[in-house]
Amino acid sequence: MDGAALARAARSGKRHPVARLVSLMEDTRAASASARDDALAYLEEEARQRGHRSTIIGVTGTPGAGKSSLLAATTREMLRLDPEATIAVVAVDPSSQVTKGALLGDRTRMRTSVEETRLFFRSQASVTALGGLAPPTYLVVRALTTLYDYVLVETVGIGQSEADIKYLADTVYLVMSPGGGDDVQMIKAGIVEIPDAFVINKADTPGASAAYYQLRGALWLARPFDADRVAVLLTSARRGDGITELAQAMLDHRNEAQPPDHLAERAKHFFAEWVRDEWGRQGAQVLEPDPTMAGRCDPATNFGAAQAAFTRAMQRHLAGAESGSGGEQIPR
Ligand SMILES: Nc1nc2c(ncn2[C@@H]2O[C@H](COP(=O)(O)OP(=O)(O)OP(=O)(O)O)[C@@H](O)[C@H]2O)c(=O)[nH]1
Ligand SMILES: [Mg+2]
Repeated sequence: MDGAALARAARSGKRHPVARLVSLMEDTRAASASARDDALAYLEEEARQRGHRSTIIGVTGTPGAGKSSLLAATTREMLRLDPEATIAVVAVDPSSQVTKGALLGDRTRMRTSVEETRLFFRSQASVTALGGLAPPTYLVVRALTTLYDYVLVETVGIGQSEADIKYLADTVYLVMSPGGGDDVQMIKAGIVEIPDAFVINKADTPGASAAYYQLRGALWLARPFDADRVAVLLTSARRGDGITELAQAMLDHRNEAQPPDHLAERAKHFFAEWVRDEWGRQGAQVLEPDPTMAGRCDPATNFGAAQAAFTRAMQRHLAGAESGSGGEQIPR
C-alpha cells in the first residue's frame, strides 16, 4: 500500500479518503508498518510547510455522562461560531462494557453530510485490557492533527485512561452528570486533579446545581492552588444549555495550538504502551534495558518500523527462550 498516496488523498478533507487514512493508522500489522510511516511523514512535512497548527482536546468522564451527545452538539456549534474551523472527533468506545446499541448510538449522533469536509468522526473500539486508549489511538490522532485544527478525543474515564488522555491531549475536559455520585469517587481516585476543565452535563435534570457546588468544594480540597481558575461549565446536551459557552471555550484553545509533529515527543510513552499491550510483561522486560531500541528505530519518526523491529526481536527472544539459549535482550 502506498502510504503517501493515501495521505495525499486525505488532504482533500473528504470523508472517504480520510477514513482510509485512519484505517491505515489503526492497522497494526507489520506489513503496513512502512505505509503508516510514509503517510505520517508526508502529512507532517506537508503540514509543516503550510504552517498548520492544531490542538488536541480530550473529553473524558464516567460512562453515560453524555460525552457523545455533548460532542455532537458542541462540534456543530464550533463550526457555526468559527466558519473556518476544521474538527476531527475520535471516540474510543469501551467495547467490552457497552452494548452494540450504545456503539451504534455514538455513530448516529455524529452523522453529518458526506460533503462536510470540516468535520470528521471516527469511533474506535478500545480493546485494551487496561481500559485506556485503544493502542492505535495515538497514531490516528497524530495523523489527524496534520489535517484538522481541532482533534477531540472522547474516552471513558476509568482510572488508567485519565492518565493516558493527559499524555495524548493538550487539554482535558471531564464530563460528569448530577446524581451519579461521581464527585465522591473522583476525589477518592485523585482524578479530579487531572482535568483542565469540568463539564456538569444534564443540567436539565435535578441536582445539577448541587453537583456544581459539590465539585467546586472538591476542587478546593483537591487542588487549592488553582481551584478558582478551573472552569466548571453547566450544560444540557438535550436542551442546548451552555453549548455555546462550551464551544467557545474549546475554540479558545486555538491560542495554544501546536505544530504538526508535537506528538512526536510523546511517541516513546505510547510505544511502551503498545509493547505492554501487545507483549505483556515479557515485552516490557525486553524493552526496558534498551528503550531507545539501540538508536535503530526511533518511534518518534518511524513508529511503524519500530513496531516491526520490536516484533522481530520479540519473536527471536521467545524462540531463544524456548530453545534454552536465553534469547536476546536487545531488540534489533
Ligand atoms: N437529560 C439529559 N440526558 C442526556 C443529556 N446528554 C445526554 N443524555 C442522555 O444520556 C445518555 C448517555 O449519553 P451519551 O452521549 O451516549 O453519553 P456518553 O458519556 O457518551 O456515554 P458512553 O460513551 O457510553 O460512556 C443518553 O441516553 C443521552 O440521551 C442531557 O443533557 N440531559
Ligand atoms: Mg460516548
